[in-house]
Amino acid sequence: MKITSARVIVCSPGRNFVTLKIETDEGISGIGDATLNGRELAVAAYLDEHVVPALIGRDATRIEDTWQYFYRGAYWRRGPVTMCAIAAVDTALWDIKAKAAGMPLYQLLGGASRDAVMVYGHANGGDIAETVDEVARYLDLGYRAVRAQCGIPGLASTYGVARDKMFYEPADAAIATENRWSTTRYLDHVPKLFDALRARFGFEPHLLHDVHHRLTPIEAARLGRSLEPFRLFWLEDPTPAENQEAFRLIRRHTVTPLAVGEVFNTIHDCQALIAEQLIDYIRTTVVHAGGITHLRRIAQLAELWQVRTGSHGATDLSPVCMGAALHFDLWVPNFGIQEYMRHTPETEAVFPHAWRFEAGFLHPGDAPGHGVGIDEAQAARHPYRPSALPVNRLEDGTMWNW
Ligand code: CS2
Ligand code: MG
Repeated sequence: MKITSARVIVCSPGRNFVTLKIETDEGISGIGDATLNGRELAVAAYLDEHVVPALIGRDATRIEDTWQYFYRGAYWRRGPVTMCAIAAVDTALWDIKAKAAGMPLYQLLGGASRDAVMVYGHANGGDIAETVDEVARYLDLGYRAVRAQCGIPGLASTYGVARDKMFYEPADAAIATENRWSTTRYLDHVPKLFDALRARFGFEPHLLHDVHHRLTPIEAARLGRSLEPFRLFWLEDPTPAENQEAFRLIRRHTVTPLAVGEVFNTIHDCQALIAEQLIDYIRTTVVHAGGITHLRRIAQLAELWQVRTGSHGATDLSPVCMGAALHFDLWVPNFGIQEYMRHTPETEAVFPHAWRFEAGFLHPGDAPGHGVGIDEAQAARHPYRPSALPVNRLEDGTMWNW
């Protein structure tokens, strides 16, 4: 089966997405997500200039060899742009192989290890009362797990709190908007949020929180310890993880479970975190960590150390990534949870998919392949729009982590 064409489709149905479509001489095509929020055209250019020309004529069935070719052959290895491009190729080839086999992708990976995929939704509010009500709404929708983010008194904005309660798109301007941050205010406020949530809902619902890289290790240790009475499912990205050793300090001080990895793009970014059991969930994704082929390697390393998967699933990961992720999630033995931030109806019109939500779980469906398509006519109606993620400064103006 030879690759006859590979096209990069950039569209913006409410937000930018980059999709790679690979076609073969047997009339079977596959698609992969290549979306990197705020850097979409960098990946599109990498694909167009450095990947697509080398794809034409390759054997579409040789997924592993193609992965190795674009990883080892890049010379300048790793990094979000390169690994996003490789991920798109890999996902499209797995889609093709499963379609050629006439089976849903999860069957090709090894079959279902569970009945369905538990997901978590995003509740957010301007203050504690509104956030508690939003969590109630997600529980009423059937979610068993809900992430809670709320406004911090005295701060004009903070991560995860949006005007829209169902859809959250942080890339809100062509040039990064500037946010201000106060760790002191944040550390004082978050325990009050989870105290109120447990008082209202008890300990049945799984509650999660995303720190979004904003604390130093000792501050993260303090927050983890202060949240222990509220038994979080996980505390996410407590501190920037370029320095994996930083998590040794956090781990020494708290038993609150830790989740990291949505910004990682290879196994090397998390090898120490996993092997030293410094985290409990690895958040790497199909689109940002080299596709199914590499994500499987990360999950299998994690399994050795009883670390479970908890893949990122924000709206800036396209429905193509979500579809492929659900097949992965249904198969992977050490599954933890899947993030599920809903896409808008205009996005879903561009990317018809087989998955369905039921009582807090998603199932990928049993269509051959990963079960997600792209309506190119719909896509063409939504041209690319420059958009950047915000930046964050401390109250004295010091650049900080957004
Ligand atoms: C967040 C993301 O969903 C999450 O856990 O960290 O929303 C993240 O901010 C965006 O994906 C960035 O584009
Ligand atoms: Mg996050």
